[in-house]
Amino acid sequence: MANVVLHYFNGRGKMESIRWLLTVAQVEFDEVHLRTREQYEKLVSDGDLMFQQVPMVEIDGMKLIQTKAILNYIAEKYNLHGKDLKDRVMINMYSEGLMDLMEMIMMLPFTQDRKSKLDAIESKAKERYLPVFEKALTGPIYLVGGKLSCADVQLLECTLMLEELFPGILADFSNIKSFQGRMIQIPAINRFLQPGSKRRPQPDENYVKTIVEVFQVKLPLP
Ligand code: GSN
Repeated sequence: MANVVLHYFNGRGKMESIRWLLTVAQVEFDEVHLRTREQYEKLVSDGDLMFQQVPMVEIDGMKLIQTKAILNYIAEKYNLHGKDLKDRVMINMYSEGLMDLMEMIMMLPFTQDRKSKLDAIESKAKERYLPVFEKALTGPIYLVGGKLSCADVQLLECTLMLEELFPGILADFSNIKSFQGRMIQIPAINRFLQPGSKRRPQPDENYVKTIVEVFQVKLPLP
């Protein structure tokens, strides 16, 4: 096993941004996929999940939980969190916005009225979120401080997710499109985007079924 071990489902969910960031930081990681209720209960009874939730990441002798805390730890450790406090708060603002948008997409397979939810996500993306990033990338090649940060990595992840659902959504966002073009030239990212990498596919029925079984929840979620 690598020194970094991810505990999550064999799917994107909240872990996918962590996979992306570790990839860009060029950190090798292994994964233990949660497939059964028993596995989850064992993690809980062993005291490995502070709030009985995943994602959980073993790193540097710790068992970290809470997605944002994990992302911030990796970003700080691998110099992907700006050069000072002011960079950092901007990075966090962009990052939180992107997480809000990705969360809406993440919830799609678990809720009702997919079509109306998709429409709402598309208009929010076009009217609220993408214009912010389009403007920020007028001139600069990275979002903050002229330097690659975790916000850039999340912007790439999020815009690729959007394009999967709404092909052509970036037609009016040429700066973001150019940004994507530059980002995918980064060798680690390029490898991550190839088939067979640790990037997970879009959620399918199996992924949804596993989550329902492990957490014993009823669909649709409210
Ligand atoms: O961002 C975070 O890591 C936490 N604020 C939330 C983590 C979370 O909600 N985890 C879910 C599974 S992943 N999907 O959303 C979870 O472990 N749910 C089980 C439960 O009993 O809450």
